[in-house]
Amino acid sequence: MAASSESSEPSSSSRADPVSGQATFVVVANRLPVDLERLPDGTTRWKRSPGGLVTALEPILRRNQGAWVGWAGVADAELDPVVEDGLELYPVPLSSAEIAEYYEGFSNATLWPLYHDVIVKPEYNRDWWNTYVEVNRRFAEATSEAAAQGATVWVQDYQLQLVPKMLRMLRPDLTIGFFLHIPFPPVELFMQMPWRTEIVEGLLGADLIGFHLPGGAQNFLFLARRLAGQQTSRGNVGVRSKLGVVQVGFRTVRVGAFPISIDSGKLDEQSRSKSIRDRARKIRKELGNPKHIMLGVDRLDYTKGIDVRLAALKELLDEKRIDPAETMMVQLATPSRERVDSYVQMRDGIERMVSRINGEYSEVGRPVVHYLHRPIPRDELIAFFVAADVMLVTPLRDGMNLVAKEYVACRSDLGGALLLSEFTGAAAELRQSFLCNPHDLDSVKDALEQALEQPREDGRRRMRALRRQVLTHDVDRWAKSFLDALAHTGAAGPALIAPSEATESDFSEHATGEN
Ligand code: GDG
Repeated sequence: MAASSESSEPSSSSRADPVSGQATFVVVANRLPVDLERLPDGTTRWKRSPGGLVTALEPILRRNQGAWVGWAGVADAELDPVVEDGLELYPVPLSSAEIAEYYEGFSNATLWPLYHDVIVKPEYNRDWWNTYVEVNRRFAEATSEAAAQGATVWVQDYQLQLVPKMLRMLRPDLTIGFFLHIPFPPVELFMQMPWRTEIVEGLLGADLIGFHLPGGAQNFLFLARRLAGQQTSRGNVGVRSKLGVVQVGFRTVRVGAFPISIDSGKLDEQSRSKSIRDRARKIRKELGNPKHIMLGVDRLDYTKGIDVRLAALKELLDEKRIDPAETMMVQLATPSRERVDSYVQMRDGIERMVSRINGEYSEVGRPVVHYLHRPIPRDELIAFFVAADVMLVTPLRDGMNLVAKEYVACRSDLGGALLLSEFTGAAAELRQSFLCNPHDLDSVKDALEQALEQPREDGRRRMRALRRQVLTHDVDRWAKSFLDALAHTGAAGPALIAPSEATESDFSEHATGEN
């Protein structure tokens, strides 16, 4: 899921409210949409962390007596279900050892690198796997308690791939959807996974499995036929698949592409406000009003290609294709997974590159690269988007990449240019960006140079087209199209109460993976 560091004012806890356990719509995610905070005086409070997912799902949760099942972000906290700000929350406890093995281990040092084209080597550790199974079971049990008879459940992301099957065994009455926020790898890579059959079967417990792109859906369909149809220790589950549909015994599982998006209307509005405009101007001034400001905004993750853009910048400076007196790069890097080894090493590498470029090309009081390793408040981030001439989005692999869409949503002035890696999900939609292959440094350098030098009218034309795409395909449309498709699956119970724009034809487009 999108890591978001934005947070509104903390709200007080209302633990006295009873929870009915009868939700007709349940979201299951690794994290709750609120974090439990322990205060110095020993008391606790909930702090909201409204990422895109909660923004999109909140109205549907409220209209349907919805519930959210997830971890509260604090180790060893046994918490009762609670109603917080009108949302029913079912906290799933995790011990420190489980966080190390299920979350940092299996989720982030096995699945994450495997699903991102093995950019770093995945670690296959049996203890981590066992803990992943145990924690998935706990999530399934908590969901089973929260859900009313015939409810709709939407399970999110790679940390919970076994939940659909476990939940189906506990509660065959439920309609279960699953969405993967990261890429689903090609068969040659997925076959490395020692527990590949269990994972595919876990996912096949859902009625609808969603991916960002048709390619991910196709990879999964191929694997489902190859793995889940095999003889396993529990017998042959007899899987047949055709485009968009997997037949598992008597059950039909639908598979499709549902590219996620952002709350683009809200971001567009926020970015037009006077305070943001003023702050953007001030940022440019504070940076010495250079001719070109390049911006990177990422969780500090090896998939994001921060090293790629730094290498491109360094070579362009070396070759004198960029003038350090008039060009500046700002890299905002949110700390992430700091206890996972590969992240520690990657951070060192990136920080060395930043100091090397600054050592060679900066003047006193005027660094070429500004690097901040800390979360930035949302408003400040929006002001940076408005201030930047070129947005650098160069992942080696990324399921979607919301930052690219956020930048576009913030450019109602039709200024700015987007440098975008072909290996992001966003590249399928944002065709008028400056596309590059992050594995080919010359391609990145050429695209960056073009973005910096684009003629004004050409830039406005490109940005207008990008904005048309982002503003008409927002996160609300994403959630509705997935839930509508889920409601059309065979197992569907009562439809959710949500105004819907998606039509039958949208669904067949998704289901066949042809959009
Ligand atoms: C996963 C998939 C997929 C970043 N730094 C700060 C900050 N952010 C916000 C961004 C954006 C979000 O975090 C990051 O989303 P991304 O999509 O770029 O990346 P992942 O975290 O890897 O998300 C990805 C996504 O799930 C959704 O399905 O697109 O492919 O990997 O919203 O703006 N926000 C604030 N301060 C920061 O310093 N406030």
